[in-house]
Amino acid sequence: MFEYLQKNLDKAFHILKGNSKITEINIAETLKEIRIALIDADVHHQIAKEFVNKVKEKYIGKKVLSSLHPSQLIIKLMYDELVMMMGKTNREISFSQKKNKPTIILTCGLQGCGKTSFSAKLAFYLKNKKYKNPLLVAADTHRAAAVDQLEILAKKINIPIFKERNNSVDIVKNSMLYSIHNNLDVIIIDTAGRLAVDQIMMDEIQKIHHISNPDETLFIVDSMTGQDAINTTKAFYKVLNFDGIVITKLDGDSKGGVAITISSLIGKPIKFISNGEKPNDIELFYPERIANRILGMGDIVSLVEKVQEQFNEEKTKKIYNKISSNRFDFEDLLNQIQKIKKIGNIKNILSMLPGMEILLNNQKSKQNSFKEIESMILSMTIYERRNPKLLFEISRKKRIAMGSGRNIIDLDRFIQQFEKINKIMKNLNANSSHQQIIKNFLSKMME
Ligand SMILES: Nc1nc2c(ncn2[C@@H]2O[C@H](COP(=O)(O)OP(=O)(O)OP(=O)(O)O)[C@@H](O)[C@H]2O)c(=O)[nH]1
Ligand SMILES: [Mg+2]
Repeated sequence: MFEYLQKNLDKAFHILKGNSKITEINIAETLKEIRIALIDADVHHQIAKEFVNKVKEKYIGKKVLSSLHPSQLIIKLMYDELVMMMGKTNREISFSQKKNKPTIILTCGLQGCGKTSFSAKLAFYLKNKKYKNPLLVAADTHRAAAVDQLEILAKKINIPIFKERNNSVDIVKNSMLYSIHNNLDVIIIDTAGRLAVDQIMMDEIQKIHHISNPDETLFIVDSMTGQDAINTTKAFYKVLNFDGIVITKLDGDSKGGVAITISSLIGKPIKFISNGEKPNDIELFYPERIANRILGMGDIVSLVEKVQEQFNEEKTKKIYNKISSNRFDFEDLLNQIQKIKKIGNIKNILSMLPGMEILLNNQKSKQNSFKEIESMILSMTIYERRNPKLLFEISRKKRIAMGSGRNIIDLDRFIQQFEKINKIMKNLNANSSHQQIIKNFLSKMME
């Protein structure tokens, strides 16, 4: 799913990743590549243009304040825009709130878009995940084999089916009575496909809609049909006010553009996506998860969010002021370690802070080494933490080592490490602004 777009976007980000010196020119080049990648993935060119413009505006607004690497910032901004465009959050299916009235779900869409398969998948999903008792209703009377197809699928997943020789409107009417008599609480109506939005078929679906008064009308769209899918959805929406969209065949060669843009263009949420032919190839649509998949960099997005949370500009400035005036102490180190621990075990995370990797040299387990150091600092008095020089006194060392369950050798090694870190940070600080230092270290994560 979305591999095609993912690959092209990755190429676009590479322009920035490879450049230690980021210029306005390579930012512009990256944004252009992003636009091309979106258009290539079936996103309408006007939407792709607007999308990139929004990212660019926000980038310009944020870059001065940000201590992030430009490619990380752009990925994060793109992520936010994608989520927004895809409808922000997942919209649950609406169930009937009335007692003794089953939930009615009506499917509609063009021929071959995947209505029948989706009806079965949805029944399977509702039975297993929502503990419902669904009934599949065979209301496609136009295609000879349609009823058989639904019956075969229903049998496989052990779901009852309602079928009869009748017109589709009466079938639906009768299925409603049947469900009440048989204690079935969800009715999923599989309707006939249409080649295009033609009058006869539209009349029929409107009648079914009227008679069944569905809790949920879902328009099914084949993602492989690209821009056409958007046009037919628009045309269909003029005739039938559906509640949500289902995107199918996202497993094939689909480029994914439909899934990204349809919701904002039609003003209706995507509720499910389908990515295969098996009964459980169905997923609730979560814009955030899809954006993560598209960018292929879920880790970076959450990392950037966490880094922004833990290392905001003001706090970082404070710590660098302390370093430059020789006032970086054990308490500051403890603070930094605790922040890193909050961010988690992400590769190269340590390189965000100058000199921190020294703490980990010759240590078997990163987490343990942090724990050891933390316990040694926590065994110091606040006064000692703020005045590292006091730790030359042997009586203090003995007390701290004992309090932390370590020995004097461990403590001496840690004090040496601390001095080394301090030196490295001071050297870095002498040659560059604190902004630059953080940017450099953050950029290491992208390597
Ligand atoms: N790979 C893949 N195939 C799918 C998916 N959904 C449906 N199909 C296949 O697409 C074909 C058409 O699916 P149907 O469910 O019969 O479509 P329909 O909308 O009911 O078709 P009509 O009733 O003729 O309008 C079938 O061969 C399905 O197996 C999907 O998500 N991925
Ligand atoms: Mg069908």
